[in-house]
Amino acid sequence: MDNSKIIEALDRDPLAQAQSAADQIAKITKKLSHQVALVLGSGWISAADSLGKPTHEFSATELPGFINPTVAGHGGKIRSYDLNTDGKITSVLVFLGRTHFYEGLGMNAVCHSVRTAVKAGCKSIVLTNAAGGINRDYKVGQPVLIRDHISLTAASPLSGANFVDLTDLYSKDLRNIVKQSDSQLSEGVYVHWRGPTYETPAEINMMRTVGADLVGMSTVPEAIAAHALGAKVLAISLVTNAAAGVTGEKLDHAEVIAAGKAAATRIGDLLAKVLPKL
Ligand code: 8IG
Repeated sequence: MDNSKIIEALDRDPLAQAQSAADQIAKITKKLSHQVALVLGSGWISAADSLGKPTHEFSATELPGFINPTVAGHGGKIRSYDLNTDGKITSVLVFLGRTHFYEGLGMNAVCHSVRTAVKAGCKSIVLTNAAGGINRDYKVGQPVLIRDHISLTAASPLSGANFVDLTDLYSKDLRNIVKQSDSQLSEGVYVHWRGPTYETPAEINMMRTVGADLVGMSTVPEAIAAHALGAKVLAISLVTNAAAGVTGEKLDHAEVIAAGKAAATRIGDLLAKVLPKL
C-alpha cells in the first residue's frame, strides 16, 4: 500500500489500525500477549544487543499502519524477546526506530507503535531517545530519566473533548524501579521541539529559563498516547550533544549516532536489567 493510503486509514480509525497490527504481531510471534514495549530511538538501537536473542524479528511494514522510517541510523524493524528472570518470562516488544512529527505524516503515524503495543497487551511502555543537553551539568553519553515535559509544539495526538490528566505522565513508580538498578541516574525535564531544524542558541536559553534540561524531537506524543490508553510510561534520554550555544560547537547528526554507539553497552545493560521489573 502507498504511504498516503496508510495515513488515510490511520487517521480514519487509529485504534482499529493499532488493534489490527497487534493481531498480526500475535500471529507472527504466536504469543497471545506482550507485557512491556521498548521504543529505541536514534543512538539506542545497538543497545538492543544487550537483550540477547529475539524470538522473532520482522519489518514494521508487515503490519497495518506502519510506514518505513527514513532517517539514517534508524531501523524499521520490530523484535519480540522472551526475557527470562528466575524462570519468569517477560515478553518484550521492541521497536527499532520511530516516526517523528517533523516527517509531516501526522500524529497518528507518530503514535502507531505505542498504540499497537498497548493493544498487544503492554502495560508499560519504555520510550528512549537521543537528546540535546540544555542542563550544563549533563555530559555527552549520559542517560537521563525524563521526569516531565514541556511541549513547544503544543500538538496533541488526541482530539475531541478528551481532557487527559498528565500529572504522573512519566510514572514515578517506574522511575524508582530504574533508580534501584542505577542510583546515579539524573532526572530532567524534556522539551519537545518539532524540528527538523535544531534550535538557535537563543531558543536554548529560553528553554533553560523555563526549566528545561533536555531537548529533542520525539517521545512526548507517544507518551501522551500511551498514557491515554492506560499504560505506564518510562522515558529515557541519551544526551548525545550539548544543545545549541552550550559549547559553541555546531550540531551534527553523525555525532549523535557515534555518541549512541559509545554508550550502547551501558544503556543496553540498564534496559536488560530493568525491563523484566516494569
Ligand atoms: I540527538 O540539540 C538531538 N536531538 N531539538 N535539539 C533537538 N533535538 C535533538 C538535539 C538537539 N539533539
